[in-house]
Amino acid sequence: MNTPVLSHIGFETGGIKQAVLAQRADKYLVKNNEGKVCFEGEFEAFGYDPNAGEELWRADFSELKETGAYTLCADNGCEVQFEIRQNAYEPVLKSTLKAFYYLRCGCALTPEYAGEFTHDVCHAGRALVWEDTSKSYEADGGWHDAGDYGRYITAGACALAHLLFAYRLYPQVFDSLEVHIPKSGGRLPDILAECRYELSWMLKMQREDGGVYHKVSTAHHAAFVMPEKDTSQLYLFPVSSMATADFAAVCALASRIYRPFDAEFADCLFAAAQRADKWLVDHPDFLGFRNPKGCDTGEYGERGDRDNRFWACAELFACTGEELYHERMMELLKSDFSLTALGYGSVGGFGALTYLLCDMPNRRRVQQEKFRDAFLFEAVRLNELMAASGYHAAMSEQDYCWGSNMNLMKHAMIFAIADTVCGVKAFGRGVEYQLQCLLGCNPMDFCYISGFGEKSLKNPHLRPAYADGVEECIPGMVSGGPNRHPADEDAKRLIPAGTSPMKCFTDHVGCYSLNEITIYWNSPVVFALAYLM
Ligand code: 9MR
Ligand code: ZN
Repeated sequence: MNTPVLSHIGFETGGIKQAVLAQRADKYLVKNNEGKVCFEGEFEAFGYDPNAGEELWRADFSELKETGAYTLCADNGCEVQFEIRQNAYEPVLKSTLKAFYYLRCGCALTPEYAGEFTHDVCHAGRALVWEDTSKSYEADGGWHDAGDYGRYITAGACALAHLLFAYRLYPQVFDSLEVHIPKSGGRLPDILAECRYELSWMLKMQREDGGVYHKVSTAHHAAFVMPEKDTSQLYLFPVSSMATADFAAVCALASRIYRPFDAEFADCLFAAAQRADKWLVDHPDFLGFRNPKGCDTGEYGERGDRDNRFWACAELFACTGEELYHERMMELLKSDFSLTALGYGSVGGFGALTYLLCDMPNRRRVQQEKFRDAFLFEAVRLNELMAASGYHAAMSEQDYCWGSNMNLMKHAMIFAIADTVCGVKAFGRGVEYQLQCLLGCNPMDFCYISGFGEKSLKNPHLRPAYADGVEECIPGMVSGGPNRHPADEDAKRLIPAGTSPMKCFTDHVGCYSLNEITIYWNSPVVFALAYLM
C-alpha cells in the first residue's frame, strides 16, 4: 500500500496543501486528533507523470486552514499524517541559513554556536601562488564550497547573490531573524553577518592588479576527515575573467546593501569592485579556467564570460549611474546569453535583476521592459512544466541532472521574481509548490534537507558530517538531489538503469553525484523561503 506524499515540515495555515498518491483513490477525509472529520475531498486523477514514472492521484486541501495535527485518509485505505502550523517555514529558513555558519572555514566552530558540530581552525595557513610558488598570501576564511573543502570564487559569488538578493527583496523577513552565529560588524541582520564572513574572504582573493584568483584549495581533495585534519598545502589558482567579473559584481552589489550599516566596509567592497573592473577593461578577452596538471579539485570552468562581465557592469551601473557602465552593458547584450540564469556557471539573470531594481529615468524603461519580459517568458515556460508534473515540479527531464535541486530552487526563484519584481502575482504559487517538492512531496517521499523528520537527508557526501562522530547529520544542508545520469560508482551500483528521473536518488554518503551539498544549493532555498514568508 502506498502512502500519500506531502511536505514533511507541515503546512502554513494560509498555504498550499497538497498530497500526491501513486495509487488509485477517489475520495478522502481529513481527520483531526480526536477523529473528527474536518475536510472531505476528491482526488484528482492526474494521469501518468513520466519524470516520476508513476500514475498519480492528487488531493488539494488548501481550504483547510486551522492549525492542528491531522490524518488524511484515502478511501482505498492509504493514510498520511501532517500538521498545519503558523510560520511552518520559519524553522527551515533558519536552519538553511545557519548551514552557512557550519560551513565556515578558517575559524573554529565552538559549542556555543555549533552545538555538537564543532571543529578546530582549518585551512588557515598561507596559500602558495600555483604559478609562482615563491609567492604566498593569506586567503583564509569564507565557506567550504560543498562536501569538499575547496573555496571557489564563482560558486561563492553565486551563493552570495542568492542570499543578498533575498535580503534586498525581502528585508523584513530577515530584520529579526536570528540564527545564533558569532557576528562582527555591529548591528547587522544575521544573514548579512554571515555573508560578510564570505565577502571578507573574497577580498583576500584579489591580486594587486585587480584580477581575482579563481579558487583556493589543496591540489587534491582531502580524504573524508575533519577540516582541521586536512593540512595539505593550499594554493591560489590562476586568475580567471569569470572569477574577476563575478567578484566585481558581487562586491558592488554588497557595497549597496552594507552601506546603511557600515560605510567603511561598503567603501572597501566598492573599491575592490572597481579594481576588478579595471582589470576587466584591461583584459577584454575571455580568460577561462581549466585545472592545471597536478590539480583535481573543483574546476568550475565556463565557456565564456560575457554574462559575467554583463553582471559586473550592471552592478557598477547600479552603484554609480555612470553612462560608461551602461554603454558596456548594452555592448555585452549583443552576445547571446540567458537573461534569466541565476546559477554559478551562468549569471546573466543577476545583472538583469539588478537593472530591474534600479530607479530609472523614462528613457531606460524600454530596456527594463525587455528584462522584465525575459523573466516573465521564463516563468510562463516553467508554469507549463509545472502543469505537466503530477507533483507540480517545474522541471523537464533534463533538469534532473547533477544538483537537480538547484534547478528546482532556481525555478522557485524565477516564480518569486515574476511576482515580487515583475508584478505578476499568480506566479507566486509556483514557489510554494517547488519548496513542497523539495520538502517531501516527491516520489521518494524524502525531505532533501537534513534535520527535518525521519525521512530526511542523513548521509550527505559532506566530509565533516561523515567524520565528526556525531550520529545526527549537521542540520539545514540541502542535498543535490535526483540525477538521471549518476556519475559516481556507488550511485551507478545502487540506482538501476532505467530508473525514472525523480527516483534516481539514494541517501548514501558515497554518492557525490546525487547526495553532495553545496553553498549554492542552500542559498536558493533561503531565497525561496524568504519569498514565502
Ligand atoms: O556541480 C558540478 C557538476 O555539474 C560537475 O559535473 C562536477 C564534476 O566536475 O562538479 C560539480 O561541482 C562540484 C565542484 O566541482 C566541487 N565542489 C562540489 C561541487 C558539487 O558536486
Ligand atoms: Zn576549512
